[in-house]
Amino acid sequence: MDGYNVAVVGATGAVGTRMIQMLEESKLPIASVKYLASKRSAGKVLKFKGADVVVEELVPDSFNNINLALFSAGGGVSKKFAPEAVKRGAVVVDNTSAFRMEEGVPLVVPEVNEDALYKHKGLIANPNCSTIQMVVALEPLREVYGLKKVIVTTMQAVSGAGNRAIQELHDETQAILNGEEYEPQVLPVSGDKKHYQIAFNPLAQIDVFEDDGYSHEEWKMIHETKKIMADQDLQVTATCVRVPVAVAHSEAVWFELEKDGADVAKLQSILKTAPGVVLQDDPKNQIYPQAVNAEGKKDTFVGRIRADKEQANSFHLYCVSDNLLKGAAWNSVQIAERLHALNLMRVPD
Ligand code: NAP
Ligand code: 3JM
Repeated sequence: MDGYNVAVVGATGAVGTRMIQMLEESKLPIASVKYLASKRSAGKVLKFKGADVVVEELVPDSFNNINLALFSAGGGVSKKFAPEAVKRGAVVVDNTSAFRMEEGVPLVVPEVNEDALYKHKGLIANPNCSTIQMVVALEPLREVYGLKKVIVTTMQAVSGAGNRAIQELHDETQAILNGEEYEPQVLPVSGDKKHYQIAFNPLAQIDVFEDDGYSHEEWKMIHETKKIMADQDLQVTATCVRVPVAVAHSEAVWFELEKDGADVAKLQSILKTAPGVVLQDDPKNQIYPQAVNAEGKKDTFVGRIRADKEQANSFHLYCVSDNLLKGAAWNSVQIAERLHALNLMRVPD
């Protein structure tokens, strides 16, 4: 085989355009690419390694002769079309929440649970962006000391809600600075009843609210973390906040370790060499992770590691990562690279 025939579903989107970029940079052998989107974007021309690629309307037969399909066009599109892709022999890496919690569907962050790939049945789920960077930062510490409890507060960039949300932040900020009126139409959740100002105004709502008062994003962080770490007893809770930042999520994470013996220096030393992590933790020299420095990078930046003053074996850290790269496009392409390396890029019989 010369390489894989790769389809990108949602190729025109905030995540899809980064998927294309990650595929361009990847060592994955690629024979051809196909860009799929809705009827609205059919005919639009995008690039792959300098060559023109015409965007096609997504239909079930789009997946004939495709080996790998990266999905990022919303949960509804994945529910309808991902099974069609698998049926036609394509391995699917799905960026939406459609199949993440399904039994038998691996939910994978390669630095944490690559082994889960061995059990795939054609579809692998990519976790939520805010979950991914947190587990990348915590897993190396968990491996040494065990992990009992996690309390996270997120500060999430608007690009997690797609291209229209990025546009809304820009237009609304400009309007307010110009002293003009602006009617929000996208954030906090495009399909919800009310829309609120995001410019200069953090919003404690990401995705819709559940009956228990948690937002669905918070629900995702709790349940996805337990599944990825294969520990249903792990105590996790989250508060998810949308902030007026275009790209890169920041998270304040409090965690309690199971074993005694950790201190800040030991945790720093573990994270210094951890895969996918860049330690930026030097408060005396004002070194700590920042969203503007994480944009465009594949790593998770970790700093501000402090011991809880009141509770044993408990610490704080602060982590930042590009939500569209490690949080979405890079994690998906990384999964594809690992499937290739492990000889798993096929739909099992
Ligand atoms: P976006 O910028 O709004 O882009 C949406 C993409 O989906 C566009 O390419 C759009 O094509 C396509 N699309 C929409 N409806 C479609 C349909 N009926 N058939 C085919 N294509 C359709 O959104 P985004 O930020 O890229 O996010 C896309 C999806 O990725 C999200 O809905 C979410 O499920 C997932 N996501 C996951 C993470 C994560 O944490 N892992 C993060 C962000 C997003 P057109 O150009 O034709 O409209
Ligand atoms: C991030 O189905 C949709 O409308 C997409 C909603 C969405 C999701 C999701 O649930 O797949 C927007 C942004 C995510 C995600 O990664 O969970």
